[in-house]
Amino acid sequence: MKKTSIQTAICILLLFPVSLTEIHGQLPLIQNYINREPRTLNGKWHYIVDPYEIGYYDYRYTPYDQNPKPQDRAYFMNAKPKDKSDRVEYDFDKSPTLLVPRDWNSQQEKLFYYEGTIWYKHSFDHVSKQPGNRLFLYIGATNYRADVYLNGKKLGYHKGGFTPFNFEITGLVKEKDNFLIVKVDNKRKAEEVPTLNTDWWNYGGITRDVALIETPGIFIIDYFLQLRKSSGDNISGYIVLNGENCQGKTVELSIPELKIKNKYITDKNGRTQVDLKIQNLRLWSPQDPYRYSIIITAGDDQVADQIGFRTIETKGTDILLNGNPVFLRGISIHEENAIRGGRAYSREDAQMLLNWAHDLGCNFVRLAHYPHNENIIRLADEMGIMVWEENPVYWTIQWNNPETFITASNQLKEVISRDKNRAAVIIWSMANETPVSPERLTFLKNLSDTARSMDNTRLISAALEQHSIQGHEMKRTIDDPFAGYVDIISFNEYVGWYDGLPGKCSKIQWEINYDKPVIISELGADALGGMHGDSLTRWSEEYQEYFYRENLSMVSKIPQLRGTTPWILVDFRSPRRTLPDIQDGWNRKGLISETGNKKKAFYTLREFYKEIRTKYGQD
Ligand code: GCB
Repeated sequence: MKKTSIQTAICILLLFPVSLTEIHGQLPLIQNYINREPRTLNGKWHYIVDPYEIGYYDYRYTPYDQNPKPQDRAYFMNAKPKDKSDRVEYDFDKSPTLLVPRDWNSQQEKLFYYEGTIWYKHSFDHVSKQPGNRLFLYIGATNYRADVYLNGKKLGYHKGGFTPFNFEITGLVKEKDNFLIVKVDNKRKAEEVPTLNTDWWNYGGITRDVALIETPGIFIIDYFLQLRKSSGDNISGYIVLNGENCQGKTVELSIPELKIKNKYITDKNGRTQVDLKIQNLRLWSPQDPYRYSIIITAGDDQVADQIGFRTIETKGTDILLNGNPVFLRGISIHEENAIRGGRAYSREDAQMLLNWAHDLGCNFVRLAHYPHNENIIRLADEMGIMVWEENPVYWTIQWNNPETFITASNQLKEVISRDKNRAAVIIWSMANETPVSPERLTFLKNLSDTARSMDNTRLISAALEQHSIQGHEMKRTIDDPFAGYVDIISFNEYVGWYDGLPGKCSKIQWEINYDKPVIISELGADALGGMHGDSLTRWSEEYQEYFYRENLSMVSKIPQLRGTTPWILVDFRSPRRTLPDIQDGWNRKGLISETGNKKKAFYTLREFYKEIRTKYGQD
């Protein structure tokens, strides 16, 4: 059979999963950069707004960085006039500053709606801790495409607004006056992931931390330590070194509390398998989010981490956490601090969001619709809140475009790579509300194969759509071949909001013919905080409350129901939502308003979760 171009591209990708990122000039991701004494480059960076990209293209529209001798006109050269007659038409040092990390839209009123290129510049000095050490630049996230230049030399580029990337910069850094220039472009494009159309704000900028990481010549670039699937006592995984001649090196894994100090020898790829049998492990759970201190040592390099161990699996229609059935009392969250305005990025932002989720009675959060920052994942790990992470394959992307697949699978690989040691993460979600077609099935199937090949310890899902059974408007089902490939059937439904009035819920019957657990990944209705009316007045808190009562009672009748993540914790900005005096650019489906006030439905859901706790005997 003749292979389509996408099938061929996918085969290549599955065969060479790591080499992909090298196309962009990057290394595989450095695991746990936070615990490597990173030197932060956060702070004020000078910026130039460049809607025509004149700092990138010459007047024939050829990128300057494709020229071996780029002209001074290229912004990444950070040129200064050489004498009084010299003409240089930009000056970073006289340009204003933006904070990094943070989106640009919420920092400057004139950038609120801006979609396009902004150039960032940051200068730094650097004295190496020790001769022979290596140096890396780590960038937590930039939305959407970043082209990165150091001292006038291109390091590479990265696409995808929500995942980290790093470049080796050993030998490129001077002791004084280095200039790092990042061109960030958040233009939406049909072939990208996500694509042109979303229901959230397209915040641009360097939205997460930027840091330098110094390591010895050979260092621990990656490790994966979790319980083997279905085993409560078998820690398994791998440790990988990077550097010249990594074969035959000794790696020590120590877990002091368990009196473990094991030595391993690396293979020709600098890699070693880990396989430990341990009796009476204290397992991570929402009731006891216990994490063990672990220390990995290889030659002069050492990295410490805190890792929780737990199992997550399905059995028939049950989700089992450490072998016990669990109901996922969840809520969906966007990565936004509505009160301050802008993308959430800090530990404080994460604290605000997760404290609200905790107050709601949640043991689970769906971090929609893209990978959120590492602070919230680490805090969830500490607080004992289970996490659904999501790839930004949203609505209608170009299923037939091999480049689009590469972009989607890169983002998935990057988030799995970053968070694979966090016990809190229990579900990798492939996509949200994507229309059924053969091309889309191939695409999603290949994404889920990628996820499983990197990490078989977690569950795979996707937020699917529900349908009426033909000729029976009130009978609803999941009619989607991808449901056959996931571990959990999750779907979004808006009966009572986009689909009739809340009273319709009592008439709906669900026929879900899979022997798998079900999560309602979205249900929700808009309410303007503080607006009151009767339960049929659109936009009122009473309508939203009524909607929740009717919906929760309806979905409770689905026999396989094992979790809910209603839409959504807090009102969030969306350019699709224009109704004056009600929406004003906000999606109002939050249970909490953009000013932090809890709406009536917050308490309805909290009551429901209280009942679930009693029913499941959960704390
Ligand atoms: C959905 C989408 C979500 C939207 C939501 C809404 O189905 O998954 O991104 O924001 O509906 O409010 O319409």
